[in-house]
Amino acid sequence: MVSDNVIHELEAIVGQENLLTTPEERWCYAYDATDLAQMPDAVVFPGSAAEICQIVKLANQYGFPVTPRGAGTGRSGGSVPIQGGVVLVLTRLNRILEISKEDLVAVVEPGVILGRLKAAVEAQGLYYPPDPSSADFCTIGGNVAECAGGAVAVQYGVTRDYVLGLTVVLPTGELIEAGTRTMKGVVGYDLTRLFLGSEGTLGVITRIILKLVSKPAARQTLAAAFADLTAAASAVSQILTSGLAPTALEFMDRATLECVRELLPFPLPAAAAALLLIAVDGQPHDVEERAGRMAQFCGHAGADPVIRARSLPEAEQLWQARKVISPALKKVRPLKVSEDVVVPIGAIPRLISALQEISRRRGLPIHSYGHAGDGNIHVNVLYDPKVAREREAVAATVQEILAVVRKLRGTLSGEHGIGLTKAPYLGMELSPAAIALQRRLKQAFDPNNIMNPGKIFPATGSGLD
Ligand code: LAC
Ligand code: ZN
Repeated sequence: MVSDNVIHELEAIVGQENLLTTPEERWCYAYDATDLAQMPDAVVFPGSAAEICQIVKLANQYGFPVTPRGAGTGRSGGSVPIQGGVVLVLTRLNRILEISKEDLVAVVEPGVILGRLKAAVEAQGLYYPPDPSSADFCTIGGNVAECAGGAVAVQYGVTRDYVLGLTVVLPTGELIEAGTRTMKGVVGYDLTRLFLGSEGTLGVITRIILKLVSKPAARQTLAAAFADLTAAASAVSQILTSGLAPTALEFMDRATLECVRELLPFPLPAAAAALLLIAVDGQPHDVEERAGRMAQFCGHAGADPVIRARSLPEAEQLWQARKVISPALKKVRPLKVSEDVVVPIGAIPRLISALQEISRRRGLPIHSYGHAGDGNIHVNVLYDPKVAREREAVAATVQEILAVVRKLRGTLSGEHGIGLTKAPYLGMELSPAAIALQRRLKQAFDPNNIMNPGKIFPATGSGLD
């Protein structure tokens, strides 16, 4: 697909040292955090927006796909170059251009590692809240392209709530600016929001203007163990309707807990069937009181024990255990389909009991954990690909789960995007007219379909589109 001629032209744009062509090197950029992979024909590391414009123009001229990529931590196959072509890695664009305490704004390039950005902002007494589990290695550009969420979204919202403006190389090669460097702005259509979560299909983000907030004065973390999942779900609902405004309200089921138990800073009873992890931000005296009342709610709902983190390292250890859940589930089965469905918060208990029933009936382990505070539950269907019965049961199980979610008036994806893994199911949520409009938008941006093709929209003829 990518001729020698194109390789030479790419080399002339980025330089030999920023171009990978051997199979061994290209393979490193074939996959993301799903189990999907596809070998690209070439990998480039552009050093500027101008170089990206040139590469994209070349793609239109020769008709090869371009797949933008940050750190490859995505969970729906968004950066897997499914049709081959060129993977465009944005990690060289990694400057923090500005952190303005006066304006509460940061201007950054897409390849900045989120954890580095958060630390730089916090060093100035400010806070950039979104905190997906991959914060230590994902890039801010990937966060914007996928509209990443994370645990503190309950209080602070998701990536989209912090992006004021973007600079983007369009799929046709022009560089545009969308949005503003101000807190408000309604000039023209809201293109910034359109790019948020567009999964690299509408352009390459080259600069991001972020809104910052003040760093919370204090944070309390507590953990509550429950003997059954329903009691935990009822505590979640009481806390959310109590007006106590949790910052994070995470849960994990028994099997999930087993995978990370030894990473927790304190022992838990063997009978624990669910764990809630709660964070509360605010002024020191205020967080004390709110955390205390939340602990009481948990106790009344049957939690035993309810433990408050006594120190920052202990709280850190708790959150670290939470962050490594996804890889830790490999202890149960080598592979998993990892969903990120969202249901209305009142429907969480019904979702949980439906999952337990589906798991029993279909004979597949289904483990759930995640952002109970906003109804965003990571439902993991685990299987061993070597066991035919398990392998063959996966697709129907996933589809049944998504159907339950839709019935509960939920959504297929809260933070990981559609990418490849959920594309066949798009029609379970969007009407044919809505999908047709979105396809027309894609076409208006990318008439030659060179920008991350094959994502979001179901392949025609899949039966579900
Ligand atoms: C998490 C990722 C899987 O919440 O979204 O851990
Ligand atoms: Zn998550």
